[in-house]
Amino acid sequence: MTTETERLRDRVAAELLRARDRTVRLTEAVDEGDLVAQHSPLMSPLVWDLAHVGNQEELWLVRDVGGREPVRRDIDELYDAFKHARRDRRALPLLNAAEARRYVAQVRDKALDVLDHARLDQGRRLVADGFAFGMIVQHEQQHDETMLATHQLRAGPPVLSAAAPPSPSSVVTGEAFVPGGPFTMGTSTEAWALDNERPAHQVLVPGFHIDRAAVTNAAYAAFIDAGGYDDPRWWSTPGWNHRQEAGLVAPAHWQRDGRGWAATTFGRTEPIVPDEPVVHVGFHEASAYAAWAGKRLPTEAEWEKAARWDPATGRSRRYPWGDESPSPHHANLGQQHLRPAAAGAFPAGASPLGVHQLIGDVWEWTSSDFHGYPGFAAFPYREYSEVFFGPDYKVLRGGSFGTDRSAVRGTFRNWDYPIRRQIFTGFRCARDA
Ligand code: AVJ
Ligand code: FE
Repeated sequence: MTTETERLRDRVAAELLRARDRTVRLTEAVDEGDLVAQHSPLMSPLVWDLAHVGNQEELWLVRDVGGREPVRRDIDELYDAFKHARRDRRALPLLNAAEARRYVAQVRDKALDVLDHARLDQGRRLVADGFAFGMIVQHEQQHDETMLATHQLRAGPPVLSAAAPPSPSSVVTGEAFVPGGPFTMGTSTEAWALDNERPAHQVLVPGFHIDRAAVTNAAYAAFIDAGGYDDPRWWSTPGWNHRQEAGLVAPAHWQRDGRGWAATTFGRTEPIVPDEPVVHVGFHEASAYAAWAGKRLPTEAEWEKAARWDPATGRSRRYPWGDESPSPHHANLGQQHLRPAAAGAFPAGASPLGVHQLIGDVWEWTSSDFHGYPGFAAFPYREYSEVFFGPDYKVLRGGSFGTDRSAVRGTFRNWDYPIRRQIFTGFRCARDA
């Protein structure tokens, strides 16, 4: 076997370890009562996410790739996300915290043994280039971000901390113009890209303007102060209905603070930071803001063209800054900071057209419904993405401060219901040329 294959095997093992370190940090931060509690009807108990991560690893790496005997076949049903709604999981006979920790450790030992013997250089498509391992790394990191969102919804004194994000030397404002013409959307070559990112295909995108930075807390507060939440002109019909029924008046976790606003972030209440991206807004709020500002949300194709299209060569990059994997100077990813960074804090991560922080900070709502690309084929299972295709889900792009670098790239697609704002969601605006 080549040294290149051995390097891949080492990289896979390191990524599995890095994901598990994060899972451990998120689940050690609280006591058993907090691990089994239902912090929100929108979220699973943390102890469910923990064992579910192990169960998916068992299903795909131990049983499917490895062809080994099950570790715990009896618990598959409990940890099948399609069998029980998040709000109902608390009442199931789940593994307790000690049992869940023992289970995930047993599975990991076997998965590493499977990795040692796997033919990453040939054979089954599931195994080639370490895809199944990469899928499981991304799955654990996705659940780590979900657990981080659960931490944000948890009441009580803070248990997580991190350094403040870097501040910009100059704040980025204004728009970039993206010229019209074809660009290559999606990928057929990115080894660990998931099925919904495939295949690469040409899309003709007319010229448009896009904000160089995500909408800030200050800009969003101006929308509130201008009566944006009370004026149905800015809202779609379903958006206005939801605003009324849910009694929305501001982003989640905001409260009035004298004449301004404060936000509670992982248990700490502080005045909002004007130049940081707004976070915890739903699609309907984002769309209403854009209408008020005389703009609109970008389509998914526009977002990806702004993030990947290189005007010098016409080709699509892996990331806005080029083809190198993210490092800490490119983007605010991986829970290094517990909040998005102000506009301009990552100049090294800007796109060739000068669009900043497309990767990291906040997931960005697009105006697009979640659908398969032309030539889509579910792989390796329909339940990863295909069953969610349709008009009910909106696409989010770019990842947040809570997204690991292994679980986001220029082609990565996330999705959620338009009313959801428990994940780390913000947006930027666009407009026609
Ligand atoms: C792609 C983030 C929408 O968390 O529901 C986790 C990822 N899929 N387990 C989700 C996922 C199965 C998924 N999102
Ligand atoms: Fe999952």
